[in-house]
Amino acid sequence: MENIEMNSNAPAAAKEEPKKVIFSGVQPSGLLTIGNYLGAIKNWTTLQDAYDCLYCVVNLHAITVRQIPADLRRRTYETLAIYIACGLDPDKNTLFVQSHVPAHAELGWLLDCYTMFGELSRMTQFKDKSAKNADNVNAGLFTYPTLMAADILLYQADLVPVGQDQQQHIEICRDIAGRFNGIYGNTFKIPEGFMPKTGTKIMSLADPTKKMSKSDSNENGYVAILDPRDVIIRKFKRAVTDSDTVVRYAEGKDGVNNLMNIYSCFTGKTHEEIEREFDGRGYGDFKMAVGEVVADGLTPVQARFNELMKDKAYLEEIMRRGAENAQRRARRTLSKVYRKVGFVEI
Ligand code: ATP
Ligand code: LTN
Repeated sequence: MENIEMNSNAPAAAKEEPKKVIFSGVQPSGLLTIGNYLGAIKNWTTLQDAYDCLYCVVNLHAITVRQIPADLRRRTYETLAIYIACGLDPDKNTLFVQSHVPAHAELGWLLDCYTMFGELSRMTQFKDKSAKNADNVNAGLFTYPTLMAADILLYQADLVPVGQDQQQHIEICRDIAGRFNGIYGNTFKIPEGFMPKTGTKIMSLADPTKKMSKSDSNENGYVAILDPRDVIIRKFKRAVTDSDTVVRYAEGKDGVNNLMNIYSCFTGKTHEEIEREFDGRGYGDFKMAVGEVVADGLTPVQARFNELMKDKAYLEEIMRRGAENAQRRARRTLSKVYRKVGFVEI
């Protein structure tokens, strides 16, 4: 996959040319973590002026793992509120909820018929999640990448900003689109992954060889965007490191490397600057400092979030506006696809 490196001053789209389209989403399957923040949402905010961006709360994807209905409903509002609290402007971006746009499920089914069993079987997320949910290895979990391809292809997205773990899903999306275009002529734009320079893979604090994940059963593994200050500090204090004592970025020091990455994302400091800053100081000091910068960085996000959650009507208005806009755009692609495959239009 050709990945473009993002930087904070993303290039402005050339004059006269329509803006490039960006699509991405997060599942409302738990409390969003600093992994979601650094790997995805924080970077989305740097793109909102130069690109035509659609950001979705992907609740259809979330039910591939069993959810408690009341939690799913609440988290849908929360995820949207977090998007806005992190700095996504609802007037500049199309913010919407996946289940409000039926074309996602419709194109998802259609693309299932152009996706091979073998290629879905190779997806590492499917293998990981089926191992984790052995009692519920459902067909949706298996075809998850096809629905994700539908999300992206419906809007003819040029770029998809995601963390490293989604690279394989972008790849299969490109393969499916290419296959469909090969049979029916040019129908879908072939999208590209769009990875940030840093923060693409934040690891678990409890097991730094594993990705930090909001659905981790061990709460000490992740820091949620909404965790209170004392919880954030406590989780960093407990973070797994190693028996060495030097704050240094090196192979085999997964825990320390991860903390350095997090510290770097929140302060803008390089690894060398961090090594110098903590020269001669122990891990205790370092962990405390990481906890503090993360808590400080999240304070304004949490304040804005709390305000937004008090105003459900406002959030519903954003959902409605987003859904209308997304529906109109998605229908255009879906009609084209239906015509191409030979569905009768009435
Ligand atoms: P779940 O645990 O429910 O599978 P998740 O925490 O892995 O969820 P997703 O909703 O699957 O999060 O991912 C949303 C976005 O956040 C994706 O772009 C993904 O690449 C990014 N992301 C998730 N976890 C991390 C992480 N640990 N580091 C960097 N980016 C991440
Ligand atoms: N699969 C992604 C969430 C997701 C997504 C998308 C991301 C669903 N549809 C479309 C980008 C584009 C995940 O698990 N992180």
